[in-house]
Amino acid sequence: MLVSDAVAAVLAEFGADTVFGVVGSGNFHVTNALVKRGVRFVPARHECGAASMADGWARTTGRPGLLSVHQGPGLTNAMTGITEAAKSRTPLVVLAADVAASAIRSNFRIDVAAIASAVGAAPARLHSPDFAVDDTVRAYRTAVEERRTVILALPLDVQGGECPAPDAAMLAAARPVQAKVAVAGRKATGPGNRAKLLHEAESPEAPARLADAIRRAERPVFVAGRGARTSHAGEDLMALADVAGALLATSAAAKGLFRGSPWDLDISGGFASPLAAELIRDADLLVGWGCSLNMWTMRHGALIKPGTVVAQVDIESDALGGHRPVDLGVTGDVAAVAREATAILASDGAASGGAGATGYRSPELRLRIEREVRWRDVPYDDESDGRMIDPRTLSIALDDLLPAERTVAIDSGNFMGYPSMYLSVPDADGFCFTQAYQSIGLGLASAIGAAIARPDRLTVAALGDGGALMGVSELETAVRLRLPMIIVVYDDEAYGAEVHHFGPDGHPLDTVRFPPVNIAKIARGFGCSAVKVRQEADLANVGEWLDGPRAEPLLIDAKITSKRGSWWLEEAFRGH
Ligand SMILES: Cc1ncc(C[n+]2csc(CCOP(=O)(O)OP(=O)(O)O)c2C)c(N)n1
Ligand SMILES: [Mg+2]
Repeated sequence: MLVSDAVAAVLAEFGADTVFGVVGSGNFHVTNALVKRGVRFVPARHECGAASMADGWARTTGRPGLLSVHQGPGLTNAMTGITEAAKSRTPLVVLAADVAASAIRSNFRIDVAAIASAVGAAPARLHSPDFAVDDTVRAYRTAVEERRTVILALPLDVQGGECPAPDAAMLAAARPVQAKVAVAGRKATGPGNRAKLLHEAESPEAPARLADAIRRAERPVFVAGRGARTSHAGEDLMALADVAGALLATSAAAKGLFRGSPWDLDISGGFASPLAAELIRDADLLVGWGCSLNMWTMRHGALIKPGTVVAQVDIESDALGGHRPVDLGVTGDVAAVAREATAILASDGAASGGAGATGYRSPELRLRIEREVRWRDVPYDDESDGRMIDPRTLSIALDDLLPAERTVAIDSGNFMGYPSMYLSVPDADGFCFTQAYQSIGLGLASAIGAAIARPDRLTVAALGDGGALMGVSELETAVRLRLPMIIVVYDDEAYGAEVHHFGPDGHPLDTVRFPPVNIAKIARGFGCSAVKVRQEADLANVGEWLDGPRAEPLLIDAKITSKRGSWWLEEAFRGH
């Protein structure tokens, strides 16, 4: 069997059913070998788009993504999307064609392993035809078990070699199913407090110590992050919060995890509403569940009052205390630790006659949360003037108009808080937030990946004009695939983030402002439907598209007011 075929056989056997990419001579055979095995190939128009599609798809399905690129420029074009995936710990295998080891003078020769390592991806390689199956198995297992983005270099001479067909029984036995708890054999080596923290976190007593801290807390708040989402811990955390009387919040990456709970404060951090921020800051115990408690989620620490006990639960010991001091760590799977803590606290309750803790919860607070915690219920001065619409007004109107069963994907920029804060999502899979690397231009492609992953939901891509034009080539992909998507462009005719960053200090802004661009016309040129929104009434046209066959994507070209920078960005700039 050809090695390119064997690689495809391994991936198909492991369950790959969708691969994104751009095909050149170097990845032609391996991509076709996948297609021959029933894997769907989604051709993108730019490798960076293909990478973000694979990333968005993997985040939305919770399964490892697959990307196929040509050697040399195919890989380098993909690098920004790959870097975002690597920083977000998206399990992703990149099939990266490469020149033969002997092609010393080829201009396509780049140091693939060095490129991978440089951005935090894991390097892998087909070493020879004899080892190709093992190498592919190992790369896939690294992606799944360590939640890594793996760049698997496929040298052309090795791809063209012959190898025995992979053994089906061996593959079945080698198939990775889930992330491993990465603590076995690992011992704390850091100095002082960190060593103590890690030592205690890995002890079997750690969940009991956490339960004890929860038991003693009067105002516990749980903040769940990406790790809680990948651990599918929503139900278990809500059950524990019920026993503990805790309030619930998430990082942006896990928005939607507690949807439906009356105690859900939504996102913690720069995007938190005033009431959410107040309640989080008043906690006497904060538990980060699969959540790094980084500067975004904790507003540079401003959401933690002095004296608040901070605990953190993570499947990786290394993550504990990584961003701020924690008093108590637990190494373990989030859902499993939550269940263990619930069992401990429930047995307390049984011993004391069944009375559960009320903790932070009261009927009055429940009512306040219901009435005030959503951003849309926070009063604001509408700056819409008939020529431009206030981005808050636009976002609230869209939230009302669009079906609740939706996936919201967000690009980077000043605008990004509006859709993040004002558009609700049905669950954590309904939110795709590719912001670990803070690149603009990935939002449209990640939305396309999410739309392919969840065709049953309406996908909403929220972009700035800068990010939209940077990633514009993938409009053709959305049209070609007839994806039922809405693409909302918050157009301020500028790199607004930079305008608001530097404007207040009186710097010249000509480098970050642009003349008007007719984005609706560009979208129509690609084959999209498009509507121009200058005031709220213009959104009636969106209703018409929603009522129609939705045969092509709809782009909403919205000119937005931008008198001043967004409040969450002011927060972010404090960190630079
Ligand atoms: C690839 C990349 N280039 C440059 C930047 C720096 N940058 C951050 S936000 C931004 C402006 C984005 O403009 P737009 O998409 O219109 O959103 P806005 O800030 O105007 O809301 C830029 C250039 C970046 N984050 N990523
Ligand atoms: Mg802009």
